[in-house]
Amino acid sequence: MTTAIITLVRGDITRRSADAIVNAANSSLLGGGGVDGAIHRRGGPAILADCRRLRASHYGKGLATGKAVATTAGELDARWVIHTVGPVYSRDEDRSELLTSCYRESLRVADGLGARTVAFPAVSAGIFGWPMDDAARIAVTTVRAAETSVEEVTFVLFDEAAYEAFGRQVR
Ligand code: AR6
Repeated sequence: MTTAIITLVRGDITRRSADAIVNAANSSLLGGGGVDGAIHRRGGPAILADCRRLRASHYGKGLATGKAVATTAGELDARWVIHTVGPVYSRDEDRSELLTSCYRESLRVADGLGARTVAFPAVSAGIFGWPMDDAARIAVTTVRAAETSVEEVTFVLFDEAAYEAFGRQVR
Protein backbone atom coordinates (compact mmCIF):
# COMPACT_ATOMS: atom_id res chain seq x y z
CA MET A 1 0.00 0.00 0.00
CA THR A 2 1.23 3.43 -0.92
CA THR A 3 -0.37 6.56 -2.31
CA ALA A 4 -1.81 7.05 -5.78
CA ILE A 5 -0.61 9.42 -8.47
CA ILE A 6 -3.28 12.04 -9.17
CA THR A 7 -4.07 13.23 -12.68
CA LEU A 8 -6.72 15.65 -13.88
CA VAL A 9 -8.54 15.57 -17.18
CA ARG A 10 -11.42 17.57 -18.53
CA GLY A 11 -14.16 15.49 -20.12
CA ASP A 12 -16.92 12.94 -19.88
CA ILE A 13 -16.13 10.14 -17.42
CA THR A 14 -18.22 7.67 -19.45
CA ARG A 15 -15.64 8.00 -22.25
CA ARG A 16 -12.70 7.15 -20.02
CA SER A 17 -10.85 3.89 -19.74
CA ALA A 18 -9.98 2.78 -16.20
CA ASP A 19 -10.18 -0.36 -14.08
CA ALA A 20 -12.93 1.31 -12.06
CA ILE A 21 -15.13 4.32 -12.80
CA VAL A 22 -16.77 5.95 -9.80
CA ASN A 23 -20.41 7.00 -10.00
CA ALA A 24 -21.88 9.87 -7.96
CA ALA A 25 -25.03 7.91 -7.17
CA ASN A 26 -27.91 8.31 -4.74
CA SER A 27 -28.97 5.93 -1.98
CA SER A 28 -31.53 4.15 -4.17
CA LEU A 29 -28.74 2.92 -6.50
CA LEU A 30 -31.41 2.92 -9.19
CA GLY A 31 -30.16 5.81 -11.30
CA GLY A 32 -30.70 9.52 -11.54
CA GLY A 33 -29.45 12.57 -13.42
CA GLY A 34 -25.97 14.04 -13.81
CA VAL A 35 -23.05 11.63 -14.03
CA ASP A 36 -25.26 8.82 -12.68
CA GLY A 37 -27.66 9.14 -15.61
CA ALA A 38 -24.77 9.30 -18.07
CA ILE A 39 -23.10 6.16 -16.64
CA HIS A 40 -26.32 4.12 -16.80
CA ARG A 41 -27.08 5.39 -20.33
CA ARG A 42 -23.69 4.57 -21.78
CA GLY A 43 -23.02 1.52 -19.59
CA GLY A 44 -26.33 -0.10 -20.52
CA PRO A 45 -28.83 -2.20 -18.52
CA ALA A 46 -26.30 -4.59 -16.95
CA ILE A 47 -25.34 -1.92 -14.40
CA LEU A 48 -28.93 -1.34 -13.31
CA ALA A 49 -29.50 -5.10 -13.17
CA ASP A 50 -26.55 -5.41 -10.78
CA CYS A 51 -27.83 -2.49 -8.71
CA ARG A 52 -31.23 -4.14 -8.43
CA ARG A 53 -29.55 -7.33 -7.24
CA LEU A 54 -27.73 -5.33 -4.56
CA ARG A 55 -31.04 -3.79 -3.45
CA ALA A 56 -32.58 -7.27 -3.30
CA SER A 57 -29.73 -8.61 -1.14
CA HIS A 58 -27.40 -6.71 1.23
CA TYR A 59 -28.64 -3.21 0.41
CA GLY A 60 -32.37 -3.52 0.98
CA LYS A 61 -32.53 0.04 2.32
CA GLY A 62 -30.13 1.36 -0.30
CA LEU A 63 -26.57 2.58 0.07
CA ALA A 64 -25.89 4.99 2.93
CA THR A 65 -24.29 8.38 2.30
CA GLY A 66 -20.50 8.15 2.36
CA LYS A 67 -20.43 4.44 1.46
CA ALA A 68 -19.38 2.72 -1.78
CA VAL A 69 -20.23 -0.50 -3.59
CA ALA A 70 -19.14 -2.02 -6.92
CA THR A 71 -21.07 -3.42 -9.86
CA THR A 72 -20.20 -4.46 -13.38
CA ALA A 73 -19.30 -1.60 -15.73
CA GLY A 74 -21.50 -2.98 -18.52
CA GLU A 75 -20.50 -1.45 -21.84
CA LEU A 76 -18.14 1.12 -20.31
CA ASP A 77 -14.42 0.74 -20.92
CA ALA A 78 -13.84 -0.39 -17.34
CA ARG A 79 -14.15 -3.54 -15.27
CA TRP A 80 -16.24 -2.05 -12.49
CA VAL A 81 -18.39 0.91 -11.59
CA ILE A 82 -17.98 1.91 -7.96
CA HIS A 83 -21.14 3.67 -6.80
CA THR A 84 -20.77 6.13 -3.95
CA VAL A 85 -23.37 8.41 -2.40
CA GLY A 86 -22.20 11.92 -1.70
CA PRO A 87 -23.86 14.15 0.87
CA VAL A 88 -26.25 16.90 -0.20
CA TYR A 89 -24.52 20.21 0.61
CA SER A 90 -25.86 22.06 3.64
CA ARG A 91 -25.03 25.58 4.80
CA ASP A 92 -26.14 24.74 8.33
CA GLU A 93 -24.39 21.46 8.90
CA ASP A 94 -20.82 20.42 8.14
CA ARG A 95 -21.08 17.22 6.09
CA SER A 96 -17.47 17.22 4.86
CA GLU A 97 -16.65 14.02 6.73
CA LEU A 98 -19.25 12.22 4.60
CA LEU A 99 -17.73 13.56 1.40
CA THR A 100 -14.27 12.51 2.61
CA SER A 101 -15.73 9.09 3.30
CA CYS A 102 -16.92 8.74 -0.33
CA TYR A 103 -13.35 8.97 -1.63
CA ARG A 104 -11.90 6.81 1.14
CA GLU A 105 -14.56 4.10 0.82
CA SER A 106 -14.38 4.09 -2.99
CA LEU A 107 -10.63 3.49 -2.80
CA ARG A 108 -11.16 0.78 -0.18
CA VAL A 109 -13.61 -0.97 -2.54
CA ALA A 110 -11.14 -0.49 -5.42
CA ASP A 111 -8.42 -2.11 -3.31
CA GLY A 112 -10.69 -5.07 -2.59
CA LEU A 113 -11.26 -5.53 -6.32
CA GLY A 114 -7.59 -5.17 -7.23
CA ALA A 115 -8.21 -2.06 -9.34
CA ARG A 116 -5.05 -0.15 -10.26
CA THR A 117 -6.61 2.81 -12.05
CA VAL A 118 -9.69 4.65 -10.81
CA ALA A 119 -11.56 7.59 -12.37
CA PHE A 120 -13.62 9.88 -10.12
CA PRO A 121 -16.08 12.65 -10.94
CA ALA A 122 -16.46 15.62 -8.56
CA VAL A 123 -18.80 13.83 -6.15
CA SER A 124 -21.60 16.04 -4.70
CA ALA A 125 -20.53 19.07 -6.76
CA GLY A 126 -23.48 18.98 -9.18
CA ILE A 127 -27.09 18.29 -8.26
CA PHE A 128 -26.09 17.88 -4.59
CA GLY A 129 -24.86 21.48 -4.55
CA TRP A 130 -21.40 21.27 -2.98
CA PRO A 131 -19.33 24.39 -3.83
CA MET A 132 -16.75 23.28 -6.41
CA ASP A 133 -13.65 24.72 -4.70
CA ASP A 134 -14.44 22.96 -1.45
CA ALA A 135 -15.42 19.73 -3.23
CA ALA A 136 -12.07 19.81 -5.03
CA ARG A 137 -10.16 20.47 -1.79
CA ILE A 138 -11.81 17.52 -0.03
CA ALA A 139 -11.36 15.21 -3.03
CA VAL A 140 -7.67 15.96 -3.54
CA THR A 141 -6.75 16.03 0.17
CA THR A 142 -8.48 12.73 0.82
CA VAL A 143 -7.00 10.89 -2.15
CA ARG A 144 -3.54 12.27 -1.36
CA ALA A 145 -3.74 10.98 2.20
CA ALA A 146 -5.14 7.55 1.33
CA GLU A 147 -3.05 4.41 1.74
CA THR A 148 -4.07 2.36 -1.27
CA SER A 149 -2.89 -0.14 -3.86
CA VAL A 150 -4.54 1.98 -6.55
CA GLU A 151 -1.71 3.42 -8.64
CA GLU A 152 -3.46 6.22 -10.45
CA VAL A 153 -6.51 8.28 -9.60
CA THR A 154 -7.87 10.42 -12.41
CA PHE A 155 -10.34 13.17 -11.61
CA VAL A 156 -12.51 13.62 -14.69
CA LEU A 157 -13.91 17.14 -14.61
CA PHE A 158 -16.88 17.95 -16.78
CA ASP A 159 -16.31 21.65 -17.31
CA GLU A 160 -13.52 24.21 -17.28
CA ALA A 161 -14.52 25.65 -13.88
CA ALA A 162 -14.29 22.22 -12.23
CA TYR A 163 -11.00 21.49 -14.00
CA GLU A 164 -9.55 24.78 -12.74
CA ALA A 165 -10.81 24.24 -9.20
CA PHE A 166 -9.10 20.85 -9.04
CA GLY A 167 -6.02 22.35 -10.69
CA ARG A 168 -5.66 24.86 -7.85
CA GLN A 169 -5.61 21.95 -5.38
CA VAL A 170 -2.97 19.85 -7.08
CA ARG A 171 -0.53 22.71 -7.66
N1 AR6 B 1 -18.57 13.01 -16.68
C1 AR6 B 1 -17.90 13.65 -15.68
N2 AR6 B 1 -18.49 14.51 -14.83
C2 AR6 B 1 -19.81 14.71 -15.00
C3 AR6 B 1 -20.59 14.09 -16.00
C4 AR6 B 1 -19.90 13.19 -16.87
N3 AR6 B 1 -20.53 12.53 -17.84
N4 AR6 B 1 -21.87 14.51 -15.88
C5 AR6 B 1 -21.92 15.39 -14.86
N5 AR6 B 1 -20.68 15.52 -14.33
P1 AR6 B 1 -23.77 15.17 -10.30
P2 AR6 B 1 -23.92 14.90 -7.36
C6 AR6 B 1 -20.20 16.35 -13.21
O1 AR6 B 1 -24.96 16.06 -10.31
O2 AR6 B 1 -23.79 16.37 -7.19
C7 AR6 B 1 -27.88 12.25 -9.60
O3 AR6 B 1 -29.25 12.43 -9.88
C8 AR6 B 1 -21.08 17.51 -12.79
O4 AR6 B 1 -20.87 18.63 -13.64
O5 AR6 B 1 -23.67 14.12 -11.33
O6 AR6 B 1 -23.11 13.98 -6.49
C9 AR6 B 1 -27.65 11.10 -8.63
O7 AR6 B 1 -28.55 10.04 -8.87
C10 AR6 B 1 -20.55 17.76 -11.37
O8 AR6 B 1 -19.37 18.52 -11.40
O9 AR6 B 1 -23.62 14.39 -8.86
C11 AR6 B 1 -27.89 11.76 -7.31
O10 AR6 B 1 -29.28 11.84 -7.03
C12 AR6 B 1 -20.19 16.34 -10.89
O11 AR6 B 1 -20.13 15.53 -12.06
C13 AR6 B 1 -27.34 13.15 -7.50
O12 AR6 B 1 -27.42 13.40 -8.90
C14 AR6 B 1 -21.20 15.74 -9.95
O13 AR6 B 1 -22.51 16.13 -10.35
C15 AR6 B 1 -25.88 13.22 -7.10
O14 AR6 B 1 -25.46 14.57 -7.18
